Amino acid sequence: MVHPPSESLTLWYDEPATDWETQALPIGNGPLGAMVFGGVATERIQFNEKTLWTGGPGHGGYDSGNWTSPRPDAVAEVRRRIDRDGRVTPDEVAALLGRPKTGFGAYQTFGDLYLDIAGAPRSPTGYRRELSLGEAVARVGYTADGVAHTREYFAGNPGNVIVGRLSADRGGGISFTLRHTSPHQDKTVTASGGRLTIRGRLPDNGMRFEAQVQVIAEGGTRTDAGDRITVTGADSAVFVLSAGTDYADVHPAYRGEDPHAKVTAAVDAAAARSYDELRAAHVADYRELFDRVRLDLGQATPAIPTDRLRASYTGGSSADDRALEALFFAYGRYLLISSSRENDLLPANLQGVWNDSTSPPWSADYHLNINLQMNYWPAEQTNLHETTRPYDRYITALVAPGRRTAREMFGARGWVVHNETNPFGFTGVHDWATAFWFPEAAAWTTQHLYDTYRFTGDVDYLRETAYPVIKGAAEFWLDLLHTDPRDGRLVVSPSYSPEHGDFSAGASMSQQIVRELLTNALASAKTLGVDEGFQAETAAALAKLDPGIRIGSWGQLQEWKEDWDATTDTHRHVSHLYALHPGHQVVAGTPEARAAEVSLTGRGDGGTGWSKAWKINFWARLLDGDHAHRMLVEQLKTSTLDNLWDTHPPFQLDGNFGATSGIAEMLVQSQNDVVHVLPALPAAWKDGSVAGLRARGDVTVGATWTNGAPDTITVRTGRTGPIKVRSSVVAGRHRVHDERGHEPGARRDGEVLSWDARAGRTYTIRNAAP
Ligand code: FUC
Repeated sequence: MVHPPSESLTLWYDEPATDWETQALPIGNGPLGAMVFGGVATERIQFNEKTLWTGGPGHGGYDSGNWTSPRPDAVAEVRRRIDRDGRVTPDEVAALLGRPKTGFGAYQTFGDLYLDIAGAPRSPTGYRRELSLGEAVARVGYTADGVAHTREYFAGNPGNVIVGRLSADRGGGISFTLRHTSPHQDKTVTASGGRLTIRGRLPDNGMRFEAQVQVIAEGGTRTDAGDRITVTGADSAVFVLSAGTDYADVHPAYRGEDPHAKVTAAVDAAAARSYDELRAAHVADYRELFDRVRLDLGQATPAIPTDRLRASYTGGSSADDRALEALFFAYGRYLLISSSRENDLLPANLQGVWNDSTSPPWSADYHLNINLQMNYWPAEQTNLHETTRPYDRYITALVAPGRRTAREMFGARGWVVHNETNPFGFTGVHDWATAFWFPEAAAWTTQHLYDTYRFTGDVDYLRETAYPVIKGAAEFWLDLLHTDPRDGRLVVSPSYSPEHGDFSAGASMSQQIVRELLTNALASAKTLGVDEGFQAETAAALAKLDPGIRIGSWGQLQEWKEDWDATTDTHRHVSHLYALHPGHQVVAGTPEARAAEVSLTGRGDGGTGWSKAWKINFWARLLDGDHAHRMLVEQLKTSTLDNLWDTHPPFQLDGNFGATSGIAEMLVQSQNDVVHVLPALPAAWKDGSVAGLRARGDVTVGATWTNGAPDTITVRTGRTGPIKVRSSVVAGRHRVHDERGHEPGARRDGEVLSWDARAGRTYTIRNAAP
């Protein structure tokens, strides 16, 4: 059976989940997340609150990764050795500049809710467990003894609650006991008035946490029994859960109010509303974001469970394959909406908001040598601006601790953060040699802030939010840049291409990031008409800065200033291609882009989940849709789990977001002031359409295509001013008009059409070839 595209956006399975990582289904509202298993006799709902972290100020000896005593000459000493010897091993540098990690902490599971179902059937029929991306609702259904049982779960951002409902089509059929378990020992669990209250402190740092679950039964009886609540013979039952901690994103204490009042108020308010009201409010809130984008790749969803759809995926030409790709794209947007919302204190971490452990991989932290940034690549492009709010908030909160680190470790102005960080302003270093040093991270994190300005054109945002953070990151580098004795250019030193090779001076990524930062800082100051002295200082540095883009002996883009690249190197980080993506200094069709292609071909199509996702974006930027698609195929076949989570391995959500961005990059690009529509359409996507993608300049883009060629392109311009649109359709016979049929007087230059757009108009470019 073929479903229309919106209904086909459902993940479904014909068995309960037994494994958290690969099978359970995620719901989330930003601050809260849960994983639904759908067991028949026992339902397990593992849940999270995003701020529940060990480590930080309450942990004895926590010092944000800053050196505990001054090392006034340490950075200069490494720099001198690099000037003298050209390269220094990571181990040697870590011995000089690193320090053991203390109190970094880790993201914590909050625990589990279990529903023990009384009289559960041994062999139910018609079992189905699903996650509707159209509504952000998870469902479990089965039939037993002629009675159809249905459970629904969602995490509503309005009201900050997770809600579940159990129902049956015969009265009195709902009986269960709800209980909580968690690995956190220092807590109390009490039941009263149908409400389970879980309250405690993390022994590690004293962080207070609280969750409340209100059970509301329709018909039957409800009993509080110590630490659990039992419902017997109800027609249906609803539970609402909210949770919180006393975390605050304010340096240096990172503690705020006891969560009790907020959690109580959230659960009280939700419990006073009907299930249908709560559900309707949630679906409306979610759809306001999710429905902005539609993608049709010619998919037809077969009537097979999603794990089978994935297992049978070949990346070939079948409509089933297109169904998985379209679902995966939608899922990336779903996951971002579900793990990053306006009212969040923290952005999506390595696992979004989902974690079942007290010691998750890499602490489920914020890695800044690509991972956090990748999480937010799809945000503006796929029309989810609101999801960037916690990212901005988090980066802004790093400035205060980052200033201290800049001053104490480097004697520099501005702010800095290194390779990975936590919710408690860990802006210093640790001593894992291949991942402890990356002061460029601060600069890279500001790319998103400037890009948000470019997408929205919001000058108030630039003035109030982005510029102060960008300027501080730039000041750090203005103080730190070093004159390279080899050629007198300004370079980063010590410089380390993430997790690869030796320390040296002026590795390509370092230079590309700093160049982009200084360029954005200067452009921002000019736009705002502020800080003339800073403008002059930045312009002078830019004029002397090594741009970090060099073509090497085998035609490759060099990863380092010296030509050290090996043709056989397949390292997962492709850092020297930063200027191709997410930067935009290397432009398709130039010799540098051809060199990037040589490097990328050398690295091959393998890698961890996020690495493959990055390569989709690279190939899209090289305008090679078929190779971009080949990387998507690789990712879906070898780095995607049954619940369609990306796996590094293990599970790591950045790859989902990176792939979603990559698909968007195949459809619309706008990094160089031209809205390029369908820049990298693969042959496999023969016919299709997309609507609602965003381009820089406050533009919303749609397109339809047949046989790989565009039929229509629509651009809705949010602002009045000049616009440039590039498409192959422009090179041939075409018509362009606004919604009232008026032609805007466009000028054509090859594939590029330019005109003066008016705010609020929708312009259509139509293929008029005979
Ligand atoms: C980066 C990567 C690793 C891993 C970690 C969380 O440092 O190099 O592969 O993804 O982040």
